[in-house]
Amino acid sequence: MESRKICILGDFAVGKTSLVQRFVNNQFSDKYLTTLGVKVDTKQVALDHGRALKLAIWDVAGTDAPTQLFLRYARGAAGYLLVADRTRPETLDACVTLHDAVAAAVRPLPYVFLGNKSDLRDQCRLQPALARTRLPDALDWLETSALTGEGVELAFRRLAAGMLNDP
Ligand code: G3D
Ligand code: MG
Repeated sequence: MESRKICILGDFAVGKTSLVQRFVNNQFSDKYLTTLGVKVDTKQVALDHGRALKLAIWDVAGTDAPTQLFLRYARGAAGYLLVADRTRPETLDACVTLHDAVAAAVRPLPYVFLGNKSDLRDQCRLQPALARTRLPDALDWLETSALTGEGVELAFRRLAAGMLNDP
């Protein structure tokens, strides 16, 4: 089976580790510690037309700033998930910075934007339309929740399909 390395990028505490955990283990935990270093999980995704892809998902701590370490992780990735916290609109700024850093360091890779913590309905102040405006080249802009699972599977599937179509 074909495999691809992907990264999950975004500001501190937007829910990166929770989203990967939800996707890989189908569970949400508020107990684990903030990620130290990097964690790599793998999971197969079944796609249309009988195709499948094995994802190696790199969850890197401290990916809020495009440091040299971050750039080393991003190299070799075929795509990424870019996560904002919908209760903190300013986390979209970090997404734009990271997006531009990947494009400069590697090349413009396929990515999906996730507006996470959508379960916190009353507190959501970041609307998807703004992300579309500021990140117009994303494969998709999704409302997600690592807590309920909303949109999580879809985000990984969209990215997997997009990477297969990427030359
Ligand atoms: P990070 O890996 O991007 O740094 P984490 O973020 O996955 O560690 O999540 C940071 C905090 O946000 C955690 O809470 C986690 O439980 C919470 N969180 C993550 N995703 C969601 C979500 O979709 N909905 C809600 N309601 N909370 C979420 P703590 O309290 O441990 O800091
Ligand atoms: Mg983390």
